[in-house]
Amino acid sequence: MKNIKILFLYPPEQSWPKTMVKPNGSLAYPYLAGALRDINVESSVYDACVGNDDDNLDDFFNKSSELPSGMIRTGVSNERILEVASNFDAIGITSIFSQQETQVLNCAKIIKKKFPNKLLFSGGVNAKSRTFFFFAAGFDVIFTSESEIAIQQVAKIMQKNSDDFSSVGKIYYKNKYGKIIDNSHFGDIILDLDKLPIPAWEMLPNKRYWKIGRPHGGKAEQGKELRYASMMTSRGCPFSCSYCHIAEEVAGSKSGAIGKFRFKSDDRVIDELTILKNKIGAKQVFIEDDSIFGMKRRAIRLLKRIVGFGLDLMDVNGINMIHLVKKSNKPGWMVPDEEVIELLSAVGFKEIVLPFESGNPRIIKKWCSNKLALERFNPGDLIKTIKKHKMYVGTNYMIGFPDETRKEVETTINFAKKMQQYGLDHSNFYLVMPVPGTPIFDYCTKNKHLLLDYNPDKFQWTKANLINTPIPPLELEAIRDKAWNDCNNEKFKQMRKSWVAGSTSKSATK
Ligand code: B12
Ligand code: SF4
Repeated sequence: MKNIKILFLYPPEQSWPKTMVKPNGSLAYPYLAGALRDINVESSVYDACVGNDDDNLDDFFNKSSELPSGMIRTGVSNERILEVASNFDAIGITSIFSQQETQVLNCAKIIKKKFPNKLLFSGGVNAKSRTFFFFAAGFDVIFTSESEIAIQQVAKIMQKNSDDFSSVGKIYYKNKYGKIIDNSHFGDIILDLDKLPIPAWEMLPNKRYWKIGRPHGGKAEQGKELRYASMMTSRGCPFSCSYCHIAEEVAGSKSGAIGKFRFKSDDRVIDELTILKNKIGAKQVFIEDDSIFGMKRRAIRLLKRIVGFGLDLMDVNGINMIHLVKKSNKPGWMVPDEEVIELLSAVGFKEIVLPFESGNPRIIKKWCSNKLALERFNPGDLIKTIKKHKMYVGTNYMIGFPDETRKEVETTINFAKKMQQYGLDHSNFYLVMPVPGTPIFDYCTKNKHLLLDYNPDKFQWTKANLINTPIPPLELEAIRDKAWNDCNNEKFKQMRKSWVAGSTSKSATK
């Protein structure tokens, strides 16, 4: 049996000027490395945005370079990436973010050119949706679903010194004649999440992430000690919003039914939290579930067990408004669910960002899974109840859906202004930015709101990217800017303006 070594590489990050670069560190690699550890295959994680103990952060992290696209590249040099890759038989590069695709493809191209015999793997929602570009860049295998099982199968084949992956499901691969074979129609995925490997968090450059101090939500106070990690207690979601990958992760798709809501047992979650606290040394944990309240009773039971655990739970994902309200005595009318809100505070949540999405029931119904009708509850009461429990509360709105009228956008902004009076800490307005792997992306391509030669580098979440819409792009941006200015206080505005790519945060240089 051949000894093999697999590298999981996060490429350098690219970001638009005036946005803050945040290292990736997403959970794919801890899970995949955990799966390989369980079959005694050696693997390693290298994050080319932050490097490892052999790289001096000061040499590159705050010295970003400009790319031909106008974006800013943050990370170690290409030479350093090649040096690291030279020690491995196969290199995996995750591609969950379309906006990082160019860096992923660049890594693949340079590695394949220098080391044509090394195998290149990719996976994640973007890779799965853009296989043509990935194979063209030199990838040999694209994993199309959750891949804890498939990566073990591929590794075992490599141990036999073979590259015949015809028996592995939920992948596309290039065979020895260079032909691309589609095996996405078969293969197993893990439905019982307790059967997932324990994530190998220790393989991430955690100390570097903590030193840089730019976690997901980014609202970390300058100078405050950060020791954060991510975890998931569930996968999937009961909803299927048009702008989300989950809507396409159904039975019969390339990924299979992984959009379905599945969850870990309470004991398993406690085991993972114990590892994060005692072995990894985390103090703050970001729960990255798509829908932590996907089964509300289970979430309440779980959170009650976590109270007093000694970790701050932070959450930027996975709470929908419908989960924060409950039925009242008045038929059809919902009221804040104070038990849940109090519990979130008790368990350590410092912040809740309410995803109102839109002030228009038509938009919520058509594009956002019809989650919660605004006329069925008093959103001001909800904000006041969260504030009562001393949590920071912000809101996010989406404007610029492909068929959204000027009047509907105005309705959302007027709604946002009204919400301000209830003590909101911030309101953010995001322009709809369809990404590959989502129904709204397919809709916009079909209906000519997107150019057919979609280029992820031209897409920017701060820009209006859709064409042939009721509101022209530049006007929509001006509306968004004014709304943001009108709805936020000076303190928040100043903090947001300090989050720029390449900028030095105190904790990054201390
Ligand atoms: C957590 C998260 C983040 C975190 C990530 C950091 C962290 N430490 O976790 C933060 C908050 C930073 C983030 C930011 C953004 N995010 Co986000 N995020 C997620 C989320 C909710 C979970 C990702 C995750 O950990 N999944 C769990 C792991 C286990 O699953 P996975 O990554 O898919 O990996 C599995 C398989 O795909 C496969 N696989 C994946 N990679 C590889 C590689 C190899 C080699 C192999 C073999 C297999 C493989 O195997 C893995 C194990 O089963 C996803 C949605 C989701 N459920 O995936 C959105 C998601 C990835 N985010 C999304 C978006 C849009 C963004 C932002 C652009 C939002 C914004 N406007 O700022 C930014 C982009 C950041 C950037 N750097 O460019 C989109 C991306 C869609 C797209 N086509 O681009 C997603 C899919 C959600 C959606 N709306 O559909 N995000
Ligand atoms: S509620 Fe969130 S996770 Fe669920 S489908 Fe909608 S966007 Fe995706």
